[in-house]
Amino acid sequence: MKLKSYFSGTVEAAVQLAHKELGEDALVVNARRSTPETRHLGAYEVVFGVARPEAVTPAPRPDRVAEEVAELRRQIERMSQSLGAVRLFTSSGSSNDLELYSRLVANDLDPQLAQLAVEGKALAETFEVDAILGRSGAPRRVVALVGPPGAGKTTTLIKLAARYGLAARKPVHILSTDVYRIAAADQLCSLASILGIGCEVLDTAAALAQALEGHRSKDLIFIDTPGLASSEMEDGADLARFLASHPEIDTHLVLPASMKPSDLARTIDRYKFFQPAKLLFTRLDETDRYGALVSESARRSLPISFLSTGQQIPDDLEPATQARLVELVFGAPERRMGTAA
Ligand SMILES: Nc1nc2c(ncn2[C@@H]2O[C@H](COP(=O)(O)OP(=O)(O)OP(=O)(O)O)[C@@H](O)[C@H]2O)c(=O)[nH]1
Ligand SMILES: [Mg+2]
Repeated sequence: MKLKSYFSGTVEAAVQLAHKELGEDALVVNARRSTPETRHLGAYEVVFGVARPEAVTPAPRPDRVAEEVAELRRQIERMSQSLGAVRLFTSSGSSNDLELYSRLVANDLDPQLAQLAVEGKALAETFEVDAILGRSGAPRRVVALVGPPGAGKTTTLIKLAARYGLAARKPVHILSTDVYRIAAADQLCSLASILGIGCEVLDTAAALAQALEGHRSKDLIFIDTPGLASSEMEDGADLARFLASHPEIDTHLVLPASMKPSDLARTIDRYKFFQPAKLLFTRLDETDRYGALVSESARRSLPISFLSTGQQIPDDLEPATQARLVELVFGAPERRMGTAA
């Protein structure tokens, strides 16, 4: 708070003057008779306080406001769909339907998908999986992993390189663009060298382009990227442009399955400008609700590529299949309904 003194013949006159100069928000903090030294300035000294501009809560950024509005809309839609479905299943008198619907929604499945599943539509028809590395028709496989900090990009990348490069005896190479934390890239490259995989750290999109050109002969190239928090998305703009403008690059958005559904949706929105081709989920071992994985894949029309189920390299990784995901969403296998025929 900023303080300012006004001297005047009356307190009222000081208030009028202060409101004119400081605005109507100025508050009287203190009022007293002037001391002998200041009496020539006026009979009263009135001290006003005004909030400093920086003390005012900053206005939310427009993109943040748009995100929040979108999230509110999603929540309202979800709530009204849930209410509609509950009314429908209650009036149809089928407690089994209502029980199944409630379980699917409790497992974070989108209410609309839950309703379709209860009505007999195969959940597997609502989303896709694609566990083939690389873009179809591209001369070689170049795979980039992007996603929020700590999602499991680097760990998953090593798992993929070990399984689809080393084990399959394919020439594989790793390019790391994670120069934010040098130690992280160094760690990745030393692990790669233990495994006998080539690895380079690159600090610009131009250097990445050059490295991709230089490794034309490699059948399989993995690009690791830094985890960008929501306040750091600008820092990734060049890299995002580069990945999005190279159709040969197969970009997987790596997301923890343990994220709250609303955070998952927001994070996918945030990473839109990387134009990911697939969603890759990690930390399946840290949650027991898998509905949001399928819901987001269906809603965005983005196939799910791989599922990471723990920290073990390279074992805790599986190619996504519809059957596995449907089973996870339905929970108990005996209640497995709606799987593809
Ligand atoms: N429980 C569990 N832990 C995982 C899984 N995948 C990765 N982790 C752990 O999560 C931590 C972060 O993994 P990283 O691979 O470094 O994540 P990152 O996305 O590269 O992180 P940044 O580069 O910092 O953005 C490590 O301790 C991993 O062992 C998983 O599927 N399950
Ligand atoms: Mg990393």
